[in-house]
Amino acid sequence: MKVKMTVARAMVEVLKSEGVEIIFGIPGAAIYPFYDALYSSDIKHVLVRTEQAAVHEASGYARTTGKVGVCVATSGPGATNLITGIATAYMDSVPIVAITGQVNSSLIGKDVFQEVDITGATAPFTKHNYLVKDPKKIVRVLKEAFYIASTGRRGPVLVDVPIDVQMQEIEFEIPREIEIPGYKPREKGHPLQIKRAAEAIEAAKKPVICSGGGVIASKASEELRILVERQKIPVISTLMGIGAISTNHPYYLGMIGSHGQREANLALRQADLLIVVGARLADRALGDTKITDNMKIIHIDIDPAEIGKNVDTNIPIVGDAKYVLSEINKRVSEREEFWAAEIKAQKKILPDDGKLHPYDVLREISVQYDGEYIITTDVGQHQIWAAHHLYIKRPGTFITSGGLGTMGYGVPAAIGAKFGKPEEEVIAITGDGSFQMLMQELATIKREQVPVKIVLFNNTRLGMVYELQKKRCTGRFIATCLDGNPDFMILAKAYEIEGMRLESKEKLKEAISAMKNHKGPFLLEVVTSPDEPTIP
Ligand SMILES: Cc1ncc(C[n+]2csc(CCOP(=O)(O)OP(=O)(O)O)c2C)c(N)n1
Repeated sequence: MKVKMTVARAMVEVLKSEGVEIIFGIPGAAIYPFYDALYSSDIKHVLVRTEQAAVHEASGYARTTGKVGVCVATSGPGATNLITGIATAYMDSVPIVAITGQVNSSLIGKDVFQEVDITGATAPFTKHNYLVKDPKKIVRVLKEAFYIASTGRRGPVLVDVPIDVQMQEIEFEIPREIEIPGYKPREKGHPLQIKRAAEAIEAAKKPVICSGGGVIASKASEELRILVERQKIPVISTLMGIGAISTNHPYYLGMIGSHGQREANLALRQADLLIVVGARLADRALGDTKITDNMKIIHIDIDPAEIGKNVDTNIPIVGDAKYVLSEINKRVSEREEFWAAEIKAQKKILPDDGKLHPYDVLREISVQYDGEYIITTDVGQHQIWAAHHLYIKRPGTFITSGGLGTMGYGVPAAIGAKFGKPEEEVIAITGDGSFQMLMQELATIKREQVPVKIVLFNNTRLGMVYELQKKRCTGRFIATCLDGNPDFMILAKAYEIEGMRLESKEKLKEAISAMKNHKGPFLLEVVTSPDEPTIP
């Protein structure tokens, strides 16, 4: 049945039909008709303090729920403020629909007030984007946007709607199914390649699996665990793949790469077969490990463009990780021995010198919560400490900006995650530099009473860069000292957020349990030495 309504109303109706329950954004003159239509809907709108936070919150929400995250901004500066968040979501394959208002369609291209070519600007890092000039197309475009964002290799899609288009009347009808000519994500891997892969696994003496974010996105953790246990294959992970298998699993060796764990990199160097699942193996993942000719590579990915991009592949398999791994599992037998036992046995014991180290804090959090949390992180040393030392028990509970390395991601992602999974404990791990990039979101936490926990490692430095300068620039430190940081406890108080400063090991247990037992939002500031290394 067709009903007459404005484009703005139709946009809200499509969102409802897609099951959207929450939107993050900031209004403005070029998007007010859409906001007006939102007024009488049940969709919750979270007013953020900068548009970048809106995308990151949508991203945290999407990554915890598996649904598409939605954010909205006005034209011009509102739209450009979304850019970093959109690129962040693109690099980490997070399904987002970003809606932006645009100036009047007759004025496009004339540099009028608050005009920017946002579709042009975001083209390289959106999965797809649209400028909707024909009001009749809005319904189809928005439906397509959700479909493209959430299928195949997921990612952000932007829909830019001029204000005059939002106000026009259309005959509204929701299309039932979406058919996009030329867009057919291939879910099933080629049977012959799957057979070859299974044979190569059986024949390998030292196989290694590298799990990436694709394992988590395709919910393939159980299939991964079965393969790993049946063939006793050590698992190494990219930053995005952490949690694909429990970090306490006997065959898990840790994260690889330039900021990875020794055991994981050792296993990679010794392997004769590398099975890459849902990872792109970019420079930081490989570090200085050279892939040699005598190492065979099986690469499984939903995105054909990833296979062979960074490493040459012997057995490429384009398909969904869950499907492909379960097919491989049908074809492999039990293996007797875990070849990497010796490597695992060499795991470094961290020193206890009585001082408070970041790993003590992260380990105490792991113990007291027993891995029952969702972790989000920012970017810097604290991100790597979290990746190495936190117990990540379940897939999808370690949320970090892996691809773009966007500082400021952690706190908004935690807010989005908490909206997505209110029953879970959500903890953001951040640094004093990263936190200050988007700390205005404390206002969103206060206004919406979002009970997230924030663990802030305060080393008065842009620690990761400071460490680099120490190593590479013979101590010529420039622009990495954060003297003049605010008093974070007073800051928390200003937002009526409970806080505690932790400075010594004696208070460690007490501080973590105070954070855990507090019902509302909580800021735990951990005073950290600037000379604490990323990898102890
Ligand atoms: C938006 C952005 N700007 C700059 C950088 C470069 N960068 C990477 S880590 C880092 C320092 C992070 O400092 P902090 O958040 O305090 O964490 P720490 O390393 O001290 O744990 C910087 C500046 C970045 N990743 N993102």
